[in-house]
Amino acid sequence: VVGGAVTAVEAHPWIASIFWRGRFTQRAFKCGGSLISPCWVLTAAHCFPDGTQTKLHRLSVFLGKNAVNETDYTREQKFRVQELIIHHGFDNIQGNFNNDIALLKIIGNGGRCAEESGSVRTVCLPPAKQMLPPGVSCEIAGYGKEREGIWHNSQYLREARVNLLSQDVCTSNDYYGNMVTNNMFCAGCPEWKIDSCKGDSGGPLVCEVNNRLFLFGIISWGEGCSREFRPGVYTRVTNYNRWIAKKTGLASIAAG
Ligand code: 4AZ
Repeated sequence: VVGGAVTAVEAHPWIASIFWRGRFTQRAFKCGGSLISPCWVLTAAHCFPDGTQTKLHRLSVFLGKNAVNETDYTREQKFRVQELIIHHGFDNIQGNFNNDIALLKIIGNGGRCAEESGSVRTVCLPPAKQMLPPGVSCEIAGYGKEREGIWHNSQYLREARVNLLSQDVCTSNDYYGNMVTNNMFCAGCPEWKIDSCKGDSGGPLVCEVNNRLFLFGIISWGEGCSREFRPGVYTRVTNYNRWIAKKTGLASIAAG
């Protein structure tokens, strides 16, 4: 997150951190995610470059994590991945991560899923096709880079507020043109000082509706971070209610 502030996981209790371990390498932070039900984390498809060939035993998921390289047993919950479901329409042929959405079924010791606490909680999905008007302020959170070009991620969870942009503006020639599809939306800030960045992908963009927070976006891509006319691009979660309901068997999600 560029231009944000350090936050506590209790303010974003649905945030998940996804780690990947190579054959000969240590566990490394890979992506963010969001807990949408006790056993399911929603994230970005591009977090798994090996696609359906991804070795599940190399993945681990943490909830309730404030610091990437520290373990806090009083609030963290750790999981293995039982299932990885990547959207069949995910493609990067045009370099724009269309349908950048994936589901992880998590499983902890003793077959348990996530247990609600002050640091761990599910986020609501908005009703299918619900649209918010441009200008609405939403919140992003992640462990990603604080500036484009630095090599390290943030050690601590950070948050920031960005405003939704209209689809017309974001698909105009000054912005991303036809790289941004209807499965995506853009969010940024007027001075281009606040943005998501590398390492935040997969994580949440949440917006408040009637005093409740809903997961409207998955941090997906952008040309660099905090560049002029290059806002962050987010997967439009409300296009996928049916897909999520079908894959998870969570009927309540179809209606939102
Ligand atoms: C990335 O590579 C990434 N500025 C995420 C978000 C943005 C750019 C890149 C948006 O994970």
